[in-house]
Amino acid sequence: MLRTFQTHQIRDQKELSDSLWEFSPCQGERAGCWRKAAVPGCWENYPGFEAYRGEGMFRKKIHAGGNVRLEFKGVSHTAEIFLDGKKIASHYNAYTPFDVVVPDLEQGEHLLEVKADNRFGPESALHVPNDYMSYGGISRAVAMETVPDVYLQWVHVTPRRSAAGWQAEVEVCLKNLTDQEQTVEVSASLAGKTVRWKGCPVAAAGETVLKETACFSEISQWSPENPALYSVTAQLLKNQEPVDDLIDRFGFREVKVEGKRVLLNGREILIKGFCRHEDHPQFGCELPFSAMAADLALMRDMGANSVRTSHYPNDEIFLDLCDEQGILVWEENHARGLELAQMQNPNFQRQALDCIREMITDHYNHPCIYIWGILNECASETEYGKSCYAEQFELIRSLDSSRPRSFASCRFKNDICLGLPEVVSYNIYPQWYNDAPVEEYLDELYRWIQEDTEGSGKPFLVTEIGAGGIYGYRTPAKCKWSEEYQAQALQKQLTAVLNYPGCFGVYIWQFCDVRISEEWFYARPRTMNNKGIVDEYRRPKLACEVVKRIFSECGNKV
Ligand code: ADA
Repeated sequence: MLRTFQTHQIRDQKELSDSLWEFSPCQGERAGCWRKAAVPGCWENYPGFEAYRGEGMFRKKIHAGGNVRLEFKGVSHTAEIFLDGKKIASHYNAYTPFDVVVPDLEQGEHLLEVKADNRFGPESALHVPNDYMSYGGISRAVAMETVPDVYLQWVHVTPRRSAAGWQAEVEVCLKNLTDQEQTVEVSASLAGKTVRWKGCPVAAAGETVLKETACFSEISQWSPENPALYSVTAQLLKNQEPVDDLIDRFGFREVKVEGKRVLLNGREILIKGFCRHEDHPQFGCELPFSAMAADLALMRDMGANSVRTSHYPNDEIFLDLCDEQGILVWEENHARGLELAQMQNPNFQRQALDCIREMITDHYNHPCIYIWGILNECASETEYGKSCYAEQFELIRSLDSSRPRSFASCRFKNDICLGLPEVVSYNIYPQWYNDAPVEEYLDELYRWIQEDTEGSGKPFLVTEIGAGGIYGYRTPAKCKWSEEYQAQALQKQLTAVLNYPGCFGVYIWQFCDVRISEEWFYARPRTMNNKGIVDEYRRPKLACEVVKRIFSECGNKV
């Protein structure tokens, strides 16, 4: 499944996933032994490959011809793509999409091969042994399309709200595959209006972005209570006939920071959210549609109105579901807990910037995304770290000026980056990693931010609180790792944070228990992160009822 709705009516598009490919590992005794394997999928789910770290080759015969565009929504974590034995693309990072166009391919049968690599090493600055699992495989959908010589690459819609009503800025990106300048005609239809561009030159082998603003009167605003979605259909015309199209969805909604408040369509928001990894014992990081929908249903049932896609951009199908159900999303680029030395890896900044670029270009239109995050718990207490944060925030601003930005800090009073984003966010663990009373802990931090930092006067959000609880471990001693302890800690943490006047919400760490890299075994019983409110099979722990009660009791500003 590519998306929850159809993205083309004219362009010929075929899904190559949701089918069996052939797979063989590239290392070890089984190299060259081909077996059938479901794509998308993680090889950790194939018998005998549960802990395989290495390269794996996937292959499939395709029937294609013309300008063939292949889009990979996610290959974990490093990909090399071959067509008829010739390398045509490579990409790093499991969690962002990439595409390649093979111009003028001879019509007929061709061999498509995808080599995935999930090994750790210096080339990989973001996928490192960590408190979540870096799986291997083609972990998200694959599409094959035929495109004309000049084709539509993306369409972005930016809704803007003013006293006079709603406007939307429409941008359409065109790509020219030929080595001659081409002149084209383009239209974009949205919410009953059509914008047209005539005689637009697109440079030889280049790209052009067209921009126009339209005004709207009778529209429905997107909000959590009324997640009204609109389609935008871009068309490329030749002799007035459409030869290519791109359909996406957007919502009329505005996110604004005003003093210490974050406003959605002028109304203050209160975040009651979960951090969620894409992880499931049966599927690895490749959750099928029904499993994603079930996760959202569980979170909503507990009273949540928001999800943080910790710690990477998510499968777009999940964002589609959030758009449709009015769930607010904090989406972030890929990084967790990288110390200064790891940020100094010569590949780090480029890989993190690429991740931002791909995330925003692809997910721009989702109304559910109300904020962009970067670099969870990285070295924001260092000058070098600060320069990386600054450059990444600047890139976000250049790609999207409509959403606020933030990062989740754990550097307590040593953070020097709070002046950079619009929203100040902290991961705090009183009652787990320390025994301080939650309110005192929060108060000390909040006062320091207000009195001594450039974060003063900005909205403040708790991006993680939580405690470990092993499913089924119950004891009257209520000791750490028991379900009782976890429930009690959550009760104290949520009550204090949600009643703290300076704070506009909380994300619980975390929705479900997840598998981790084995290197982290010493700090994580079962080689799992056990801070889920439900376990890895989504069975509720005692904390579930606590979360549900507190989330439903606390004000429903949004
Ligand atoms: C950090 C981190 C999470 C997770 C959590 C924990 O705050 O951001 O990814 O590792 O700690 O479980 O300790």
